Amino acid sequence: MADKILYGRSGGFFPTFERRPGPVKTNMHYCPGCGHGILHKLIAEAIDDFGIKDKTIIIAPVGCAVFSYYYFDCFGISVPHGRAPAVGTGLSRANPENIVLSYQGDGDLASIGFNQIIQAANRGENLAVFFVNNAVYGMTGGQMAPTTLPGQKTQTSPLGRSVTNEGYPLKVSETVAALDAPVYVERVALSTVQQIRKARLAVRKAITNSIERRGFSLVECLSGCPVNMKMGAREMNEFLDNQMSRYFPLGVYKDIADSRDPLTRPTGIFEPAQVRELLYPVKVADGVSDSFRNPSRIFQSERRIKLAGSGGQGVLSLGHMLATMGKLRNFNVSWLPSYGPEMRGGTANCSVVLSRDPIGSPVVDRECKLLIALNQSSLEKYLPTLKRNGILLFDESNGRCPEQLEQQVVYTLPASDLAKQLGDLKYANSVLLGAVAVMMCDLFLDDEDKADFDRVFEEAIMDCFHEKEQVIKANIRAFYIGRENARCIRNPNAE
Ligand SMILES: Cc1ncc(C[n+]2csc(CCOP(=O)(O)OP(=O)(O)O)c2C)c(N)n1
Ligand code: SF4
Repeated sequence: MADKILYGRSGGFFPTFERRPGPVKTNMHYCPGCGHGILHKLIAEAIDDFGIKDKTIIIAPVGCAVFSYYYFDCFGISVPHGRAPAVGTGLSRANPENIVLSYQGDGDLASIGFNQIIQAANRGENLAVFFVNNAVYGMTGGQMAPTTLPGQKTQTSPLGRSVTNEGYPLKVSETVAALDAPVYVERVALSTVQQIRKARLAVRKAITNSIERRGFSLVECLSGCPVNMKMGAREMNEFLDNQMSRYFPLGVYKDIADSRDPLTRPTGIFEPAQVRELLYPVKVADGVSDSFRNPSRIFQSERRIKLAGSGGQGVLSLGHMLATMGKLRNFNVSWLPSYGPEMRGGTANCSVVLSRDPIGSPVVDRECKLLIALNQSSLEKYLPTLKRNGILLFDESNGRCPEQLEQQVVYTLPASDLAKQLGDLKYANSVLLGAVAVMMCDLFLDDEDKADFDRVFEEAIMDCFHEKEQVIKANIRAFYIGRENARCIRNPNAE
């Protein structure tokens, strides 16, 4: 099959390209003479011949081939620029039956995604990578790529690439072949019929390796971008065969697939109960059944919470505790901590979202329903994010109630001072959770949910610190001290 030239549409393509917008449904969007069309055909033929349509996933790159899913009659997924190796890793590890083809340009693979490809190659992921090296960024108009030849003129190197200034073209095949894990690396050219026939064999070899789970294969395809290089077909082929192939010699750089046993790696775990067991092996509290729903009306809509303070005040743990409490009561939860310079004395913050529905965004930067501020600068910084009818809870040991609040409900307590009295500032977060309990019981919780708040707090504390009995005891104490000391200092609804 591989040594026969086939004319016409390959069975690995859709009969017509219905996903393509506009009236033209029978030909591809690539420019005439572009290497992408040729490589697509070689891959489509292999998929069809090997009968693997129903388990092949092609990862389309950012670049001219981003629309490859218009054409291939198999699964397709588009990913952010250069990230195909990471997504491919997930796809292939989650289900070893998947045949994952990572299709990437030189801007995609050798520039923004270079570290990704090297790490995936070095881990020996079971991927067949097709690397289209056309020496320019095609889609964006022909800028210089990592593989642009020395002296080659592009949009961003109008005087020609200077190796003194821009360095030498990256030799991807040579670099990947130098790693221990990859099993097959070959460089081919999509130029003359003879070269394309060699490319076809290379494509099949890489896909076969994937089917047999031999590990990481890379086929680098020197390819034409005649439009950006302003060349006709013949000139383009001469460029590929005489100039590109001279700098990037064609041939097999590595082929040790036969000596490698099929990869066996532990597959992912998808059962929520099993995941939970692995994450929290010691389950002290019994929790509630999976079908449990808090009846109070407040839980009918999404709760978006912002917590902010200084590094070291336990802000992130406070958010984590709240998220854990939500998780233990069958909410979807997200906890998004913000690390970085804030941790060195400025504002440390995190966002927590609790919802019965899937959570769209874990970022809480506006329309916040509850703001918990542990110091004055956090209070001032995040107050503008609080909803008009939102609730502010602040630590009055470190802050003053802002005057401009009109619509919002305000609760306060000297959390840091109380924590210090308990022996450690780090208990301030549990003290504040006690205040959250007071606020929730005052304003929102009905009947059984009122008592359940304390119960779920204790369960969460045990969940988070399951082996540290003293820490659990101290935090539970801090919680109830917070409960006793929190007070509402503004409630416009009650006035
Ligand atoms: C994160 C990000 N950065 C930049 C871009 C803009 N961009 C789109 S395509 C492209 C380069 C594509 O070049 P290449 O990978 O060589 O593919 P080709 O178009 O030549 O096939 C760039 C930089 C983007 N879409 N996303
Ligand atoms: S711009 Fe270049 S890479 Fe993109 S489709 Fe046209 S010829 Fe192909």
